[in-house]
Amino acid sequence: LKRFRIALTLFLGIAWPFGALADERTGEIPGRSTVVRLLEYRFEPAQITWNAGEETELVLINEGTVMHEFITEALKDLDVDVEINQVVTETQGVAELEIPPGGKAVLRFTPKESGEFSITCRAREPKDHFKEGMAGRLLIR
Ligand SMILES: [Cu+2]
Repeated sequence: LKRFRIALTLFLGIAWPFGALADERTGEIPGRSTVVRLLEYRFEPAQITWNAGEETELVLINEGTVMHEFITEALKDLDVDVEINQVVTETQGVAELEIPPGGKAVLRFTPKESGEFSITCRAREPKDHFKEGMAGRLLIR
């Protein structure tokens, strides 16, 4: 696969049709997959645990009515495949994803080092999501 580097933040604004989510809205995908729903104003679940060295898939679904963000330091030094609308981009380091209502992104990567990280949403419309409690914790063990 072709590799390329994105030095800072991979910023993705996605226009995603609501209908495309039909099969993904319920339940966990079996295996090493974590589904995180973004809502006003929380992540569900807000606590995520991954294993260092294990191939991991993260599915982010915005089930809210406004734009949400997924911001973390946990992925910034990793090779990450980002799949949006069936297009896969292989990149190094993901710091922030911006996902519109009804939008979905799938990230695949292998965590390397253990640590504890925050996840936050810094969107401010219609109010400050972080202040409303839109934050969580990501543990890599
Ligand atoms: Cu938000």
